[in-house]
Amino acid sequence: MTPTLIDRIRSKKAKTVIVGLGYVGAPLLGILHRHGIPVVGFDVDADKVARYRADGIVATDRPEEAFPDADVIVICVPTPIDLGQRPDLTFVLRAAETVQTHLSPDTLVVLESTVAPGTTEEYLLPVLERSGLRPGKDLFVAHCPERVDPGNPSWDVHNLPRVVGGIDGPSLEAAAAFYEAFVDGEVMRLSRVEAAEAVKIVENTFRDVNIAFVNELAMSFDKLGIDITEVIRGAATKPFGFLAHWPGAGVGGHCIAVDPYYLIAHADQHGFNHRFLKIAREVNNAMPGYTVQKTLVGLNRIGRSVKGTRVAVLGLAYKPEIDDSRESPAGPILKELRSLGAELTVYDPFVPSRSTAESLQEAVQGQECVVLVTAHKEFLAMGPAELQAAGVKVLVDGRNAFDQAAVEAAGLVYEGIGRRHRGTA
Ligand code: SAJ
Repeated sequence: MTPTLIDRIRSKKAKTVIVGLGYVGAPLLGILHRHGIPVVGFDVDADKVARYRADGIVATDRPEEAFPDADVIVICVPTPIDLGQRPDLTFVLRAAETVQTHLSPDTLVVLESTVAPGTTEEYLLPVLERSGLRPGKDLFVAHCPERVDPGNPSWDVHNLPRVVGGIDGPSLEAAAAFYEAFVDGEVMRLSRVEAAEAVKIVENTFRDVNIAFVNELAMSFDKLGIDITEVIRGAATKPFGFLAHWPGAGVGGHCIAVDPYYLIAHADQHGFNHRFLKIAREVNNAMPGYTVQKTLVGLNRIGRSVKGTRVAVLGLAYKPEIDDSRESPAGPILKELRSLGAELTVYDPFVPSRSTAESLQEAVQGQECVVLVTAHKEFLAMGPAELQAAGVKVLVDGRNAFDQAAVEAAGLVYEGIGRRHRGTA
């Protein structure tokens, strides 16, 4: 590498292009801008680009405006799974194709999107090499997994520690210098690019299996008449060797519910069967059905079936206080309740376009059953007396967010996820 690229990076003069202005690319664009690093945002969504430009941010959907003489290009596009839970690299490969047609010598390309180990070298690099540039000579490629946690007030792109892996030494050094220019946290250099890809997958798969662990315990403790939430709180008093996770209606989102499949598929292609990871996914994917089962049990306790019963489902987003409903358990729960003949009302203040009620009060009024799927603060602020006054008779608490004793004292039937105790009818 000519000394100029890494010098330009270190002196914050490297012209940087962020490809993909979503929940990962947008914060990155912002922090580089705040550090005075010359940065351009590129996205194929013209409306999104227009919104950024209206806010005075340099963004474009025209490659010829973004890429010429770029020093650093960071790819932050989605890596979803398809309906068969297979990894979908379409966005990454499309972005790589666009990038390679405008690549100039001495450029660093960093992939931040979450991918299976080996993807950068097996899929991204061959596309970039069509530019005629040569890895390690005038083309430098690295992976630095994104760790953006939407809505987290404590950790964001300026202070989150990062790990970096390069296809070779110069790529690693250039990428590490890029992140060290604006990250307050540690930037850990790893030996190979696959190690950096594996870190992110392992982080999120760790979370998925731990959630599956408590979800299976919840189903077991329902039989045993033990309240799992009390037991987890008890176990969490141990100051070491235990990390609390919580059972619920299911695991949604574009990270935890998706990333394990990238490793499962990749390992399968290389002759290893991740039985444990697959079982954890099966357990978590069974939780929406378990929540519907608890709805049937709750209605049965008041002598009702689901068919013809007014049921309000609260929450479409995959987690509280956000509007993202990707992979949300609300989908399968609504589908199954609809197939059982429930008269459904749906409400999520963060997803008005798919809500059938315009307020929480309207959503619960006259409903015989309420199913909580997302623990939005607005829902938790609703007291049991308010539910009772609205005519609600059964509360299915898909996030164990309500005080069971208070709900039962208000005369409602309560069904949680793993909260049945010997006194439950
Ligand atoms: N969930 C449970 N039980 C739990 C925790 C989560 O059922 O104990 C469910 C949530 O309801 C949600 C899903 O799992 O449907 C995912 O929740 P999440 O809190 O993991 O939220 P995400 O998907 O936004 O995860 C992000 C991840 N960040 C990145 O990938 C960069 C993840 O690595 C973080 O651990 C997580 O935020 C976090 O800690 O908040």
